[in-house]
Amino acid sequence: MNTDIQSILNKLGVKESNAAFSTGSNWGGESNQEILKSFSPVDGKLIAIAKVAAVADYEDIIAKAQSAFKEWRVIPAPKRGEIVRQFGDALRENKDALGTLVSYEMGKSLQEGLGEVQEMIDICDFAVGLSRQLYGLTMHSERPSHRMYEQWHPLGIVGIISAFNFPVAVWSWNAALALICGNVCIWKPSEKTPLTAVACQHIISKVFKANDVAEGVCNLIIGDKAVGELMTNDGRIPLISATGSTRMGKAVGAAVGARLGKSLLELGGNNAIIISEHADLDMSLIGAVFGAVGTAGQRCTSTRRLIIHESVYDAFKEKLIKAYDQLRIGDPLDQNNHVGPLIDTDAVAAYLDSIQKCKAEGGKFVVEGSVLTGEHYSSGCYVKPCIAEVKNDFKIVQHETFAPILYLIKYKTLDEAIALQNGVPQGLSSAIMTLNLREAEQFLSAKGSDCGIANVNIGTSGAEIGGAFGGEKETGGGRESGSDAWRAYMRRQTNTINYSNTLPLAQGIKFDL
Ligand code: UN1
Repeated sequence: MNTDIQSILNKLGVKESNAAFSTGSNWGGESNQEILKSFSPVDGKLIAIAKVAAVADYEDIIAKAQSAFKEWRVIPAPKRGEIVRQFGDALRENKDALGTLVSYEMGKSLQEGLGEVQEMIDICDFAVGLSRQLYGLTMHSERPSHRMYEQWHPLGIVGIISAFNFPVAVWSWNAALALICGNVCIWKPSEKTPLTAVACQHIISKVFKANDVAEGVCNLIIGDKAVGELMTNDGRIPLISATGSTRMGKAVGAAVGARLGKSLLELGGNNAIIISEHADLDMSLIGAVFGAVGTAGQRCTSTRRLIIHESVYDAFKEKLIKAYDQLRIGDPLDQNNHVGPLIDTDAVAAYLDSIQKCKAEGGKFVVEGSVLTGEHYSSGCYVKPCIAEVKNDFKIVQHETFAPILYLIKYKTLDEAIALQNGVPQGLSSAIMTLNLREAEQFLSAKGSDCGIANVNIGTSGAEIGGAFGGEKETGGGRESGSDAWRAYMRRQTNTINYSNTLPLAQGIKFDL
């Protein structure tokens, strides 16, 4: 690793970090003692020491956010959009530096790190346009001289809990929309990637300062599970948007549900590509391999299962084995490499454990997995992407392992393939590779894929921000980023105005005094 991390941090304006940080103010959070260490999975080096927020810091941030909301909510939405536009421009200026930092702290390839920052830029552009399109419907009242319509108001504080695998983009999907809708945000990033979060906070802070926006519109809290629990149980945060494992999502959903708050959950996936007898196999290969090994299999949209028609099964398996043989694993900042490290050694242990479990259930590995050792792999986080032939109902196949383990399953009929694709607890992303229109349409129909995302001739990962992003079943049901996902960040109000000189009641009720 010869990237000069210090010069990148200088470029991003990151000098020191504290646990709690509001836009417009200096670093806060003096009361904390505990620290959090961020190690790069690329070379194992300690790259950041962040202080962990204490309850007093949390209360300070809540107070700042509550007071900022009073000002931010009355700024016209297009003016809020203008500030988000400037944030997008600041990201353009910092794309290389932030993308490199993402790659170094999280371990994804530089191309993917830059791609993640591009998603941030794109969602800002989307949000700017949306700031003039927060439309409500108007209805015809059943009463004479009455007007009825609905409008959308901001909720207040939006709590954003994000995961390590998209350490900056997922925050921005939530923040850009929440901000133009008139909300303020409190962001708790993953404990594994605090440095990229601090860098983002610096970038957005400068934009807010330049626009004289009230302190505390965007807030960052570095903390562990305890901070997450403070947020999920806090009635002062009407919406919690959480990305992460299904286990975490169940805890968040239960806590927020118990106080009748709103939650937007984007949780685990167990995504499959159906490779039909009518597939273009060369194209399918690219989709399958990128989906399975991209981000070292650590996207919630990663391809975990290939459901392959029996007539092309052997041929496609051979293609896969050859392609895996050519994969270059190593420093993700070196653009010659395809696959970087897993996030940490716990993830490596989970990878090994899943391989063991798969073998114990009868899985047959056609490309073996292993942990790489030697000079270039000193962090201990580099693993070999592997492929196993399995049955869909293996316990391990039903489970999302955040690692590059690809399962192969054979099918005979499309109905069977769709049943296999849907036959897991998760429901995020899915795809079919086929040049047959009937097959494609059946896959997309009501009796087809049960996932939030269903693609034809595209892999399962790499969704564009313009579509609503999220999934069904144990994926949590939330939708983020494009389409009308903005509605989750607002409250709907139905307004009826009577401009007659009588007071007729609805439903024909007579009430004379
Ligand atoms: C995630 O892994 O949590 O569709 C998000 C994709 C990316 C986002 C993934 N645009 O693969």
